[in-house]
Amino acid sequence: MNEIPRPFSPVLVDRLAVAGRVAVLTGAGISAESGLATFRDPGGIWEQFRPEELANMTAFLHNPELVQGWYAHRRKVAEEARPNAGHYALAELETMVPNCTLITQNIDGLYNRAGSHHVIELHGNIMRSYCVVCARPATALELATLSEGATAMCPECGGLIRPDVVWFGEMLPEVAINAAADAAREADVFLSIGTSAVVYPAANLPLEARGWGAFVVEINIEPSAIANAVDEVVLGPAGRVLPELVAAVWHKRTLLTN
Ligand code: BJW
Repeated sequence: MNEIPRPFSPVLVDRLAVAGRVAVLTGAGISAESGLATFRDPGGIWEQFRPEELANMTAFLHNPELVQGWYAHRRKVAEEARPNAGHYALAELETMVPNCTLITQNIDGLYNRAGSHHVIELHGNIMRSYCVVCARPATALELATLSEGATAMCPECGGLIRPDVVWFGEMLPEVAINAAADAAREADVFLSIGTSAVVYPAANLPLEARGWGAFVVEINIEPSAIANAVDEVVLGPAGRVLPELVAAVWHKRTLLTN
């Protein structure tokens, strides 16, 4: 049975319909409906493993097999996953807004597969790996070895192979965080979607955007850590809210241009 589309606030639809620049920050919640576990929700990744046990260099050097195995498992899940309606709606939004930048904390690459082009990956991408000693990128064959549970070592120098993701205590890629800060500063509207907004510096971006004058909207199944500091909170699953919101904006843009 089709559900009745939610009514959005006129100000949200109007702001998006006339926006020249939109920045979107996404977190694990948008991929939840593609079957990828989130980090901090009940049943999320961190419920089985605490972040400090796995997502940092010390843990990796202490137990590389465990960390490599965890990422090999998640890589397989991400490879088998399909973009959901939320990812596709963001790709459609990109075609409607003159300048739309998608900033993601996710490492699953589902945006590109849904058709988005302007994607900034703040925390890397799980499909890439490299040697911690000589920085040589790992080949697909070496990554397949990772999936089999053996400790993956660099064939050139014998160094450990790690995923090309950003762990706690590591700097974000400079080009990516600078581009994200630029997009936040210039945005007319900033959407923060499916993130608990507790991990920095990503969690600062919506607040920075608001400080620069953007209309900031959170879309989440529950209020995040920054919900009180944004202009509007839309509660609901991203895979349902985003297609409805983009359709409402498309309709409004059509009215304005005819
Ligand atoms: C739905 C939904 C549906 C569910 N629809 N919604 C300033 C203050 C305090 C601390 C720091 C600070 N600056 C830096 C730090 C330290 C640290 C940090 O932030 N710590 C905090 C935990 C306190 N940050 C760092 O270390 C960062 N580096 C850095 O800042 O470098 C400079 C520096 C270095 C050294 C010292 C000091 C400064 C690096 C952070 C790297 C984060 N890496 C991870 C792992 C990536 C690889 C991997 O995937 O394994 O990134 S941790 C993990 O958290 C992952 C995520 O990208 C990130 C954010 O999580 P996210 O996406 O928000 O997921 P959840 O699960 O938390 O939330 C899901 C949300 O979805 C929930 O709200 C649900 O309700 C919602 N939801 N279903 C819509 N269907």
